[in-house]
Amino acid sequence: MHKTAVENRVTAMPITAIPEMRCEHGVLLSFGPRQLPSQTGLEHGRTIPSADIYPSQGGRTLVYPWLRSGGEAMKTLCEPWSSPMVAELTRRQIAKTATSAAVSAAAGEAVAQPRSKDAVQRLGTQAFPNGFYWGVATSAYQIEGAANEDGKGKSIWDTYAHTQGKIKDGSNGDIANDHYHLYKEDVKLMASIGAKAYRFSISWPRIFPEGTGQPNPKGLDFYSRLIDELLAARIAPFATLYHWDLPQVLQNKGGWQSRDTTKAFADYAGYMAEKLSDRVKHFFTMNEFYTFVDMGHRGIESKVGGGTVTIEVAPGLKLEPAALNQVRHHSVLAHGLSVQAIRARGRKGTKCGPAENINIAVPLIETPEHIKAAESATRELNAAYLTVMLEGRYTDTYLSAAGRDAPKMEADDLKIISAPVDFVGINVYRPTMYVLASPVAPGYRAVAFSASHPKMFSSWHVLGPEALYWAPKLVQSLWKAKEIHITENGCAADDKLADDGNIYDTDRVMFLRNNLVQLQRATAEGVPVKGYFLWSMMDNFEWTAGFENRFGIVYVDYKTQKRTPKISASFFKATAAHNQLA
Ligand code: PNW
Repeated sequence: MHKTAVENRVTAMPITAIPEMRCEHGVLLSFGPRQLPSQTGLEHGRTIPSADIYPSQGGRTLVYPWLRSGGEAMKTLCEPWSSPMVAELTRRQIAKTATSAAVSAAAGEAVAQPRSKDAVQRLGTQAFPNGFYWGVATSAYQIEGAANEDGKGKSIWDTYAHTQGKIKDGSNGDIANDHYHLYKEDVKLMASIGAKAYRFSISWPRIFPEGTGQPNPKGLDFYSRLIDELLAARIAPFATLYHWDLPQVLQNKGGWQSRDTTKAFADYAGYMAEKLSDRVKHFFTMNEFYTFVDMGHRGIESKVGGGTVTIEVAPGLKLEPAALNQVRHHSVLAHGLSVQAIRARGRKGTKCGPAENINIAVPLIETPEHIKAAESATRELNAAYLTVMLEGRYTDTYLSAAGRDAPKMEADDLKIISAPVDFVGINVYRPTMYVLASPVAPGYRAVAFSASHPKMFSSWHVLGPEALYWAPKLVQSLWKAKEIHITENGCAADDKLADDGNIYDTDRVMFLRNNLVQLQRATAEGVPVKGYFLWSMMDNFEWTAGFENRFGIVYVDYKTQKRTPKISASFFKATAAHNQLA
């Protein structure tokens, strides 16, 4: 009688015996928390579908332990990770689970997703999907300088940074990295560190010094030249239309508190799409709604390692809840209107979407009930931004918590806000919180970071690499996103030049490696992440932290404008070149 794949697997090999098995040829596989650098394996020549997957504990699914190495013959395998829980499962249990729920239960019903063949074949390797965009990111105010050149208007960041006491080291972005003049060298540098894509932002007041009305041709020309330079270096340009530098003139008229600003933004977005979409195929509408709205119009407090950190950005307002909710509403409305404008005025095939620093609830324990709790928490934490953009309605919890302070809307607002996007961009630095399931409504509870929970150099930067798995994973499970980009990920470090002239930023390499392991885990499970943009391509003006907080993989000496790639740039380059962790 013809045996099923599952029977084959089970009779061929008791689970507990896997680590001892050997085979003569085939591909090396590795996955799970450890990798076994030897080619172990077993009998070959069997036909077993590579999609045979069954659950383990911990919310993960394993392809276990077979992999089809091509054609009809199954050649190999080694699966070094036999967790005690898996080993305890009886063969009958395994067979039963595998036949009944090959692809589902492990990650919890909440997040079970079908996987592509490509994803299944990458499970157990460290490879990223073919054609993955390995990118680096920056933003206009943080690097360009030339604050008053070629007709640029003032932005709220020019004003804010020049306000006494706002920036930690008393600096501002007037000159910053002088990228406005050094962009050609910077593009060469990007090419030399192996970047395949570059996410930069366009300064709205460089294009429209008055926020609306007459465009400034010299402003447009700068970005046009930058894009040509990128394309010549075979680097794909990804443009962000708003990275917080609102024209000051518009702030004077109420800024994001005014509905008129949403229209002005859409006009500017449409203009950029019209002028640049012959060469720019990907536009991000706005960067970090949560940051520029909540941190800019109220200020937020973040709990880190036993303490509390307050974070504020321009324009540094302290609004009451009703006014804050209105600004939130205007920000997503501006996004939706800009999506419509890009569709109307950009070339066919121009793609766009937001770049949000998604608030991410990470399940402290990866079992189905806690994963489900994390999913619900993530949906609520993002109610004012990604959730309304991708669902077309505010959650009941958000509206009832806001009560009389809920945003005032016009008839079509929700439809505009949820204009279909081509991708979801997410900036991921840290878990917002860890959560556990709770028997009490809303079904989850936050677990505070312990006092000794490790952090990176920035005051707010709690370490939690698994956020880079759960953020895209939950974006997929909650909103069925077809394309996801990690629009920012990285960390600041206390970088110092060593005697040999190099910068050995071991903490950054550690951070990136651990984050990318988690991202790869997501892609291997079929989460459609298409690109990763490391923040940042080079050290730059880190907002209220000034120049002391270095986020780059390239070191910048601000006195001489000399750029020196750090050891993390070598790590990035090797990883991008091999399309797998280096
Ligand atoms: C982002 N937090 O900001 C911005 O998009 C970048 O411009 C910035 O330089 C980069 O991340 C590093 O800070 C953030 O408190 C600001 O979690 C605050 C937080 C995260 C990101």
